[in-house]
Amino acid sequence: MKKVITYGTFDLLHKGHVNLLQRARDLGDYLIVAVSTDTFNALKGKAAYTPWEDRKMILEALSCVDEVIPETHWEQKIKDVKENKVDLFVMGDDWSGEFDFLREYCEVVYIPRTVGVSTTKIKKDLKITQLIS
Ligand code: C2G
Repeated sequence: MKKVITYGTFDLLHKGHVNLLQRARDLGDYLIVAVSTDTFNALKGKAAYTPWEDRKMILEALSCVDEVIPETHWEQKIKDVKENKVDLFVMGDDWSGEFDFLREYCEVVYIPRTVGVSTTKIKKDLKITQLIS
């Protein structure tokens, strides 16, 4: 069984996230998603609208996601890959090159981001809509 892992906040889940998750799952047989906790998000300078428990539950409902684990710090990836016997690490290509150190432990693949959609854009667009409505 080829195990795949990916990491992210996955706030306000949108098609860019789902494209990434589906394509990551299609590269193996089992997909683990490490979802940034609310505390770690603060470290990343991000404030998720949806609490971690809800982001976890939403992702677990996706047929392409087999397991959700917490991402609590930057340095957990090697341990996660080893402990979960991961064969493939996948991230969107906005992270291209950032995690090449994992090539010592597993395959590393960066997938093209879905253009035109992001959680930041959703939040911005909603704010503008509120202002003019
Ligand atoms: N993504 C994508 N297309 C988009 C938006 C996001 O392919 N339009 C991908 C990102 O490249 C990433 C994943 O979806 O691989 C999750 O994106 P975020 O929730 O923004 O996660 P991020 O803040 O990049 O956190 O340790 C790694 C970090 O936790 C990654």
